[in-house]
Amino acid sequence: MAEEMYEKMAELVIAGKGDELKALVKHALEQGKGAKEIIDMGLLPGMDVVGKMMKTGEMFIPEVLLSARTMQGSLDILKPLLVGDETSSAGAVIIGTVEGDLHDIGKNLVAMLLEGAGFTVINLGTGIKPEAFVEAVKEHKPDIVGMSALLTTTMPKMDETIQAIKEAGLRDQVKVMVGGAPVTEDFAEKIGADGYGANAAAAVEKAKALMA
Ligand code: B1M
Repeated sequence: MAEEMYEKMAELVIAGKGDELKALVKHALEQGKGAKEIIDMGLLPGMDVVGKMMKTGEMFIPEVLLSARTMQGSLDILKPLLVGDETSSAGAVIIGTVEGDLHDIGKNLVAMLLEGAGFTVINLGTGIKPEAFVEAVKEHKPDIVGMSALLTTTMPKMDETIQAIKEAGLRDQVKVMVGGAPVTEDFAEKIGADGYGANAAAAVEKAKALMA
């Protein structure tokens, strides 16, 4: 039963059992399940529970980290299946998690789906300072700058980064897109971003719209 298999995947994310999860993900693929379905039905629900248990103090940082690594390990298996084979780029995106923030699972998922949709993605990593975003814009001349933040305390860095891009005289050369669990459409508007994505699929739709 697919439902039981996905429940088991979520349990393995929570328990941080990477090898077992990888085996089950491979089994699901052999059964013809799609990569997106596996992520949406198996992996993300597990990470949702991890977030709740972290909040209530039922899970501690080392365990959360193990769950994160477990999920990333399986995302690495699924990545080639999410990435399309378009020959011409839909546009270039630089993406990073803002300064002070090291959460990267969601940002990497957005990057993977953007690649899957034909974008050229330059993934800067985590803890990216405003000036490093500016340097990357100068170097790579992307169409879109994507920022991710998972902490309410690091959200203001998105605003600072937009200001830094403005001060460097580059704001009219790029579109700016933001996202991450605490980020909202309202916040995106308030800081003058051009787009917001509530999840990875919405982020891809927004990126396409920004290129139109
Ligand atoms: Co952290 N953490 N964490 N954590 N962590 C949260 C975010 C938290 C909500 C947990 C909680 O209390 N319930 C809480 C934040 C509270 C707040 O600010 N309001 C929190 C905290 C407090 C912390 C620490 C401060 C804990 C501590 O040290 N005391 C610390 C901070 C470290 C730092 O960054 N400086 C910390 C550390 C960690 C770990 C290292 C252990 C680990 C991260 C490992 C890693 O990423 N490599 C971790 C994890 C795993 C989480 C939770 C459990 C899961 C995050 C995740 O990966 N979700 C998280 C709880 C939660 O969010 N429910 C939590 C799955 C991922 C696919 O979703 O990232 O939301 P998400 O991405 C989505 C969308 O948001 C969107 O698309 C993605 C895919 O659908 N999206 C974009 C993301 N970026 C986008 C960009 C876009 C568009 C859409 O455009 C560019």
